[in-house]
Amino acid sequence: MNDKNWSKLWLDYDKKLSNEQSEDSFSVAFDGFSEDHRIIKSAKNELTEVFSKLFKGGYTTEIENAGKSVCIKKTDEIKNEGYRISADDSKLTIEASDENGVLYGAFHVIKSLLRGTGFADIKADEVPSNPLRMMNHWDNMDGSIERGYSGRSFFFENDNFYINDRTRDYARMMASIGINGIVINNVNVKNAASYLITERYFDKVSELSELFADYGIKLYLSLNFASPIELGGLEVCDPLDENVISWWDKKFKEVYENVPLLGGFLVKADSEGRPGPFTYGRNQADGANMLAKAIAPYNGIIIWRCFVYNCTQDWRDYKTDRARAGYDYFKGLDGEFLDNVILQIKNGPMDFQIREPVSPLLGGLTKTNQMLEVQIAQEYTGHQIDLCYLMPMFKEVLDFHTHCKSEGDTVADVVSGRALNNKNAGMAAVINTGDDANWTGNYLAAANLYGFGRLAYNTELSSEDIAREWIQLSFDLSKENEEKLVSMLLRSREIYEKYTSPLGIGWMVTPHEHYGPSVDGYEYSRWGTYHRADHLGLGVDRTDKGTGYAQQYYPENADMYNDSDTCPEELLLFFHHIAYDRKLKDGRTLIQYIYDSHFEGEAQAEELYENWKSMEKEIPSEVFALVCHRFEMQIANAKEWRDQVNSYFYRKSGIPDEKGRDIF
Ligand code: GCV
Repeated sequence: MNDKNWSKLWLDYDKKLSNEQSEDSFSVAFDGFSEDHRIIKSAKNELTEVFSKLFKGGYTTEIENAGKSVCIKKTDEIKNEGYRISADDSKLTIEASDENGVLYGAFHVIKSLLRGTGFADIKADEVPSNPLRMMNHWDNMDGSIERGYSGRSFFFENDNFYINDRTRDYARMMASIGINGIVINNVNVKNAASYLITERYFDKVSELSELFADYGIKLYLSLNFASPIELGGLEVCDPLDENVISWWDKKFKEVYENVPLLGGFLVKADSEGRPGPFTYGRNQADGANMLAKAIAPYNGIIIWRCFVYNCTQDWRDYKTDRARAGYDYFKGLDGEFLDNVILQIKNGPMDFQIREPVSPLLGGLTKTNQMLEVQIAQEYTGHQIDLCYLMPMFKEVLDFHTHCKSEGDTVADVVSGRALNNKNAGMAAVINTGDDANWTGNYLAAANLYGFGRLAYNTELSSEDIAREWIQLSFDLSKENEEKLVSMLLRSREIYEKYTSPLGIGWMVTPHEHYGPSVDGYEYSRWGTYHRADHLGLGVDRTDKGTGYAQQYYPENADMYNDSDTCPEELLLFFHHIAYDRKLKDGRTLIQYIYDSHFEGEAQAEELYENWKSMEKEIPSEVFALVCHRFEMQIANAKEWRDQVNSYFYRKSGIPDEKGRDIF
């Protein structure tokens, strides 16, 4: 099949529109929007590029005579960043109240055309679910990427910036899925010589912020809380110290004089070696508010991460529980954060495992702005080698009932600002891109990149619809193969879960690298393991008799998790220490479940590969070959997990597989 320009991902206009031309001329007209506005120009450029490929009659300024005309109209009836589209055979109208709405409407039109929808059939009525829809890069200034699986950074190399056509393509792609904020550098900000809040980088940061602004995207930076010491030569970075406060005041003034379009900062403090307010006996609100006050004159925001925990905890004590940390540190501060602070909360209480309960902080806080953080970089979910489409996981998180204000309140209601009535809210993803030509290493991992943006814009979309959209924009498949690929994506998370860590226990992964099995592996401590297996059973008692983590939820959820009979089975080992011979709901014992799921998961990984191979004729050869190679690696990985996990628990429990399979 034809080759495709994968550097354009789902915006490959040449490939997708090559066979569909008509003789019509076209026009693009504006009513209420200024054609000179940078975002409107971008919208017009995109539409013009696509239409000039589709309509051979070319561009005309005579709207009445155009075979196809697009009218872009301002109306206050539509909420910010939303749009409405209506069309007939010759005229299509995009209505919006602001420029971002226009751009999103334009991309909606374009994606509809790329997916084969006829001009007259394009209709839409959309408003974003979340005010903030962000990507977080963990790119380092030397060009490496923390948890990057697609090459090196496309922003930085050797402490310098790249800003080029690829950067623009990136911004276009992000806008096309509704992203409106991007943090370009790693939350672990190290090496003071390359801090982006210094004169050395202002021009470049500003240039990039301008480029992003063309696409309705605000640029954000990560910062090091100890900058007053490392850049300013102060002896402390105590958030209540007058010198520190005035250092930040001056610093933000300088930053905003040079980079006026900056959206604000993302901060990782008191976590995994990062400096923070704890050093001075201050709390997280002291730290966040100090920065928030300093940035307020510029309308900037401080996004403060709740991934605060003591990574050197002695895990041998059965009451010690890393999962408790976020809630323990932040719940007591609810209501103390300024309005331009948003707490960014990872989806689970641990760290992006293949299965975790939803963080009790989401909705546990009711007087604080909050944002959901997920990870599409596949750190614990297969390194973009193994297929793992993450939208089903994100949907579960969004649909979870927190019970915070009313019975029906879900995480989606909380992070959108609907439940708590706040504007500073939204979703962020740790991104999975790099400088690989196809952006995401594994071609199929682009489904997560596309999917996150779509879901953050519209949390009501189904994982399946998103998968189908992405496939239609990326491939030219027969209906049969399209359905096959949809089903591969939808099954992939469960398959990965089956051959890795069972029933919510998580981890058991190689320390630091986080790919492949290491059942007892735990990087931060020489003490204990996360799974707490002994010869009788496995799992962490997080009930009221154990670490008490379950009690961090509202009573409805706390009670459900506290009782092993009502705890959802997929999280059983997260909340309970369960005997190997305990019967699960389907009558199998726990140990048998572990054996079966690992055999099944590996076999299903092989099935995924077989499905992929059967589509060869319809997949570009380069894509086909690379993905084949990844599947081969995935199968090897699945075998290793299967064998190590099964033999570990066989040796611990002494209970053989009742089906008599080889357990090495
Ligand atoms: C950026 C996990 C990852 C770290 C990451 C950290 C975080 O611990 O392994 O690489 O650091 O999360 O989210 O800050």
